[in-house]
Amino acid sequence: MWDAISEKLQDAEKIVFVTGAGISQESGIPTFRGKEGLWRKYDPMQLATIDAFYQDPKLVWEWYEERRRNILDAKPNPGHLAIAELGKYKNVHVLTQNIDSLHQRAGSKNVYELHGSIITIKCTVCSFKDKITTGFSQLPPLCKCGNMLRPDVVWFGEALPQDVWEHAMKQASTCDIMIVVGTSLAVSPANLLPVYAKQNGATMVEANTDPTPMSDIMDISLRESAASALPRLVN
Ligand code: BV8
Ligand code: ZN
Repeated sequence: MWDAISEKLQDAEKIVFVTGAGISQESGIPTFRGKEGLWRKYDPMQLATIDAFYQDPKLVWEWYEERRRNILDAKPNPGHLAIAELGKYKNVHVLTQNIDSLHQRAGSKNVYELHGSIITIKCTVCSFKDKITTGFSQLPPLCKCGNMLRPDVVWFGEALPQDVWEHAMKQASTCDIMIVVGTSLAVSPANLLPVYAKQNGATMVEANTDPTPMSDIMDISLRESAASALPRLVN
C-alpha cells in the first residue's frame, strides 16, 4: 500500500491535503469531537457563533484566549513537518480547517485557512485586521474606532472567506491526489472538498484514526495517527 501511495506522490503534478483538528492532536491541541474534545466542555453552538459573541463577548473572548495560549505553546508535530517536507520538492497545497497556524510554523507555504486564524483579530465594524501574539488587558478588546475586536475565525452561520473558498475548490478539483488528515468531515462546506477531488478522478487517501462519512470514497484508508502515517508518506 505504501509503495502505491509513494508512486502516486512521485508522479503527482498537484498534491492537496485537507486537514482538521486530528493533525494537531499530537501537538497537544484538543480536537473538537474526541473524548477529550474541546466541545465536551463547551457547547460549540454556545461559543463559535456570532450571536454567542454579541450575547457574551467576554465569555467568547475568554474561550479564544485560553485556546490561543495553548496553541502558541504548541509545536508542529511530525505530521505537519512531513507535509512541509513534501512541499519542498512537490506542488503541495494545504487546505486546513484548523486555526492554529501549525502548518505555517512547520514551514508549509501554500496554506489556506478555510476557517480563519486564532492569531489574527479584526474589528467588528471597520477594516482593521492584525496578527496578535500577546494577551489583552481588557476583554473584549476595542478597536481604535471604538468598536469591539473579534477573533478572525469563521463562526457557524458565517460564510468562509470568498477568495480562500474559491481557491480551495479550484485546488481540490484539479489535484492528482488528495490526502485527508484528521478530520471528521462533519462541517460544511469544507467537507465537500473530497467530493470535488473524487469527481476529478484524484487518488483519494485518508489518514484518520476513525472512519468518516467519506471513508467509502477513499482508495486508501490509513487507520493510524497523522504523526505516524504522514512521515512514511514522504520518505
Ligand atoms: C456556512 C472555527 C453558510 C472556529 C469552525 C445545522 C445548523 C446550523 C448550521 C448548519 C447546520 N447544518 C449545516 C450547517 C452549516 C455549518 C455546519 O456544517 N455545521 C455542522 C456542525 C452541522 N457550517 C457553517 O456554518 C459554515 N458556514 O455554512 O455558511 C453561509 C453562506 C453564505 C453566507 C452566509 C452563510 C462555517 C463552518 C465553520 C465553523 N468554524 N472552526 C473555531 O475553531 O472556534 S468549525 C471546527 O469544527 C473546525 O474548524 C473544523 O472545521 C470543524 C470540524 O472539526 P474537525 O477538524 O473535523 O475535528 P473533529 O474533532 O470533528 O475530528 C477530528 C478527527 O480526527 C476525528 O475523525 C478523529 O478520529 C481524528 N483524529 C483524532 N486524533 C487524530 C486523528 N486523526 C489522525 N491522527 C490523530 N492523532
Ligand atoms: Zn474598528
